[in-house]
Amino acid sequence: MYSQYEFDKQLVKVCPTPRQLAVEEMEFYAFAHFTVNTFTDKEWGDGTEPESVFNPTELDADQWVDALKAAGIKGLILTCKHHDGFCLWPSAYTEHCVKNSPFRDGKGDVVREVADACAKGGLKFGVYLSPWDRNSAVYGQGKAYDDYFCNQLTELLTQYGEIFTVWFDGACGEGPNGKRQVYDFERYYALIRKLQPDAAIAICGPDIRWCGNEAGDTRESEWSVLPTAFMTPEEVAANSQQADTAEFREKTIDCMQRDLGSREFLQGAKGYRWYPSETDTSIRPGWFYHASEDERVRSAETLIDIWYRTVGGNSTLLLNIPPDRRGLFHENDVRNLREMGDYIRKTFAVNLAENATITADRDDGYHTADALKVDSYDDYYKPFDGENTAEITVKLDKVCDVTHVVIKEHIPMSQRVEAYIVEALLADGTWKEVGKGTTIGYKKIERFDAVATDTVRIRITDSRVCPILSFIGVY
Ligand code: FUL
Repeated sequence: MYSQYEFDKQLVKVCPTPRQLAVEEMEFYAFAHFTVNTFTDKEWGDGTEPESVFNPTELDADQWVDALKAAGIKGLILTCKHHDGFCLWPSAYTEHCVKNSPFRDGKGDVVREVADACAKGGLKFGVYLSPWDRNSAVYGQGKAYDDYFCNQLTELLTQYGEIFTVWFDGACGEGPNGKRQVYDFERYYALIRKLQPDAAIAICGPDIRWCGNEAGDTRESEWSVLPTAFMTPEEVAANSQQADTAEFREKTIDCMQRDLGSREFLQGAKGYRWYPSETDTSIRPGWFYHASEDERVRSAETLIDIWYRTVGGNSTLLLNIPPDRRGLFHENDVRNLREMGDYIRKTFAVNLAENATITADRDDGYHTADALKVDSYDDYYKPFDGENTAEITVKLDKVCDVTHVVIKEHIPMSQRVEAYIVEALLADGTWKEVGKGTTIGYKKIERFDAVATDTVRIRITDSRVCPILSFIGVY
């Protein structure tokens, strides 16, 4: 039987790969759901849509990129092929694609335009390629379809520059001949590793995990060290086969476990892996554009709340903004994205901790609390192994109205903190608790009503082996 300390030591050996770390450091990136559905007003096409329906007459990917950057978004994942099988690039392997559409007289390539606009605007670019294909005649025929799918993956991963993520949906319904395909995921993964070794494979893949719902719901304790047994591709597929209705989205909140990584939950696991959470949700009720939803775009306030709980709660945020029939982001979406970005930029413009004195009640003699001023993984704060509590004090140069504290763990050395409390010193000499929680992970944001203080204290009250932090910000 392991002691608690020995057990914790096993857990903190589990750390992110560079490709996982790269995605986590992006924090906030976007989806663009765009295909024939945009023109047929559907969420799922059935694969029989004529190519002629796809006709965005004012497509301007630079407009998308500008709107995304205004929100503070760092990358974009395009639905290059959704379940209907229509390809947004001129694939050599199917006629069901842009080359037979009126878009740019059949000479257009949406993937190219979006990838180029991202490169120009400094956004990373990722691809969504649906394994479920309701158009392909070879779907359901085993290797024949896997060959087709791998040929398409090869086109996307060799012709459009660097790809930061390949996003695999688990949906596995019937194809045009009524058959289902058993996806050869291992083969797809191997091909991605070969062609784009730095790309993270998300959702039905080993690098990034689905948070468990599409509503923007988050867990109080979001862990990145999980049992290896969790969420096989089959389990994900089982969850995604259901109709994508509002009721389904609500239900998925319950159908996925709330606790995926506490010490209790990990007892008895055969092995562990780093498997960080990504929260995918849409700015509108649907994933695709519907004019009827123009007045139902999530407000900046709602988006900011989701951002706080995801980016400030150890999950990345993947926000979908569906282009409209013109091939533009709708004005309402653009407005709310800008308001969201303006708020975040303003709120976190000045880090009061930069000119503060940061001290800790203990350190290991090498990794002092000074390191916490710089937001980078180059340096970190750490006490000795076995010291699983710590008290860090941020003494500001004057009394300020403080509303936010940001804490980041040094996740290259795993996720360790189990419990913490944030306090502010009041004028009467007493400490006021302004925040408390369990996990921290890559980033935790505590927000609270303004408190006038010149000293903020972070008490780590439980941690695996010892807490290792990379940054503290006070705003
Ligand atoms: C789901 C799909 O069925 C939806 O259409 C959407 O693409 C979403 C991101 O994943 O499983």
